Amino acid sequence: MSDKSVTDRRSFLFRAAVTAIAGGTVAACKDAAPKVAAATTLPPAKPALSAAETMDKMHEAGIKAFPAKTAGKGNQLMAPRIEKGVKIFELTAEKFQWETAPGQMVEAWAYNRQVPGPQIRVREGDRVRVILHNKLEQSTAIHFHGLELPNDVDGVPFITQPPVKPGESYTYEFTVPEGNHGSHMYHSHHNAAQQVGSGMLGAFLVEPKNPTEIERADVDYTLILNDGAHGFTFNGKSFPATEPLTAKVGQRLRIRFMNEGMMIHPMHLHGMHMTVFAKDGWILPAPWRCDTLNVAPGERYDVIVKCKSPGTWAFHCHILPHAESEHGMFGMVTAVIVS
Ligand SMILES: [Cu+2]
Repeated sequence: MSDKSVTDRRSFLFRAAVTAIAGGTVAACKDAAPKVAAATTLPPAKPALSAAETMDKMHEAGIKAFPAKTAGKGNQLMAPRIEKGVKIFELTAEKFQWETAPGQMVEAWAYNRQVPGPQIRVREGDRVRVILHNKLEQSTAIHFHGLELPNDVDGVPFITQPPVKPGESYTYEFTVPEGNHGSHMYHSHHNAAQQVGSGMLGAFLVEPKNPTEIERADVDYTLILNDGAHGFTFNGKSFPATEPLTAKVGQRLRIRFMNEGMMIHPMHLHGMHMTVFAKDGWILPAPWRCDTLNVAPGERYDVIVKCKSPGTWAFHCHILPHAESEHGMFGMVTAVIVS
């Protein structure tokens, strides 16, 4: 379902609700006019909700449902199979149904029945083998976004490899270069607007051999943004089914932002600032602070939040039509909960 059709349906439901309520008010007035004794058998008329109250109730219902349960969870850490020191990850691309918000089913094209695909986590210098199995009806290929690899494993059909046709498998093997640690991604590089927009993406995290002090974190959270066929999502889910980020007072929360979508998303955290210390995996010469961080397609940012203030802090994309409508919050909204 397109975002527009979701918006149109919501607008329709809202107008229908307002019309029904207004209609009820008119009917109640008419009934009240004649003095009829039979009225004693009717229950007392409930006071009609105003349009403002109707809207508030919809907003409240969304917040009360958060975090709403849905089937499926993406970005699950994948344990590699290890053969002769090589870390082996198998990814199967296929179509399946995915629940982005309660009752909201979409068609996913993704890896290992997860949106985002499983999280690959290795160390710099590791030898890695990724075996792709294509169960889709289209060809595909995987690009390792942010990794500086030999040309023949760059994953771009007709430039560095043949397309991986339906029913075929393909093996990528490489050594993660020294110094190329940080928050990277893997995704399809074939008919990508459709394939990545439908879920063919995941996090590829490279741990440094010698972490710097600024990276020290008590909570490490990867937040992948997308805005394709599944609407506006964080890690494959829309509010109120997005996952809250939780930390205790005094803890350091690391957030790894990754934009796999086709639009920019200025991510805004209430109550506490973010210290940006890496861009596209590279440690910045000087960290900087902000409360709104614009993440463009393909970009990654790593930030630290020093969780000093207890409370539930709204955390959302600040392009407001990506986060809220007259029916309440949806899409790119979650919360940082500090307790
Ligand atoms: Cu946005």
